[in-house]
Amino acid sequence: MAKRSIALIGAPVDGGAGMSGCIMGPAALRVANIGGALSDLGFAVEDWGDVTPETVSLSLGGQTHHENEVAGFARALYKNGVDAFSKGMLPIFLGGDHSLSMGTVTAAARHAAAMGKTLHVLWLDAHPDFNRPDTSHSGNMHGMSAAFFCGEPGFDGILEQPIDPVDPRHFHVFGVRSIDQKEGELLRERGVDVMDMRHIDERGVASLIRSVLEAVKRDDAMLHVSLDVDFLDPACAPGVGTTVPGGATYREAHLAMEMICDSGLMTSLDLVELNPYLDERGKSTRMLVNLTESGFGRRVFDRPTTAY
Ligand code: 4U7
Ligand code: MN
Ligand code: MN
Ligand code: MN
Repeated sequence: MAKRSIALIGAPVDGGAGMSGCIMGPAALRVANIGGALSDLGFAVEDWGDVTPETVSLSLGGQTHHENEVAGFARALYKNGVDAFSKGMLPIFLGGDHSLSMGTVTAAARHAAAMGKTLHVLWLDAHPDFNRPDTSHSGNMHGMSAAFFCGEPGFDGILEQPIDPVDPRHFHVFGVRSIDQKEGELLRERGVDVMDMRHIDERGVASLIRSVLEAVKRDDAMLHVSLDVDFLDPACAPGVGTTVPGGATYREAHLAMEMICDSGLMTSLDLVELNPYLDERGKSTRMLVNLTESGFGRRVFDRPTTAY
């Protein structure tokens, strides 16, 4: 099978986060040579640069912060994403805070719908990001992106067009260890597939990731992977504003990416929440680049693997 060409799409948004610094994420990932790493693995890589946010004037009410910046980036990312998919490319979105998934996941869902397919989303994160403007305590939109693309109310006007909502049962949250109360109730009501850290401790990364990949395969669906730096334990990735103890270890995270790669099912990827200002000598940036390499074929030693 020919390798899909990769489009690197920069999204220096940080108004969705409570703390600034994610604006430097795309630059740090380029300094760490993410494009060269993917070329070395045999991919044709195009760097599309950073998107230009659109000018938006809207108010979501409540205490939601920076909705115009977030919506401006979401609209630009949606268009760039749809463009990349229609060219047959695999977009990797370089964040930027996690609000950017409002544009990237809706673009993937639009392309899936146009192809008569569904979309599954694998959310590697300490948080499910399933707050709505009316449930969020912080008002920070990086904690709301999944609620938006799953079609929850309260987000009118973020995109210009109606979205193709992701079925919450196809939203797989992996690695969570911080859920707000109302957010948790909503996850349960909607039937989101929540795999918290305790679940991972008991069942292991391999069996849980395999079950997600099998569901994607069964549905002949597209798969968007969204990797938040805080999925990782702060010991291996301190460069993020919302560290939570007890995260995925170095090997657990790599195993997940290696299995995703072997499945051949991933059709788009977000790398989000990297805050280089908080990092230690490039550690978290390098970790994200290394995980991306594992997601695109870097191996310790080649061996026959599980077929999907
Ligand atoms: B991230 C939080 F209250 N739930 O809504 C909120 F704990 O993209 C955190 O996953 C959101 O880093 C974290 O503000 C957003 C909080
Ligand atoms: Mn997140
Ligand atoms: Mn998070
Ligand atoms: Mn299904």
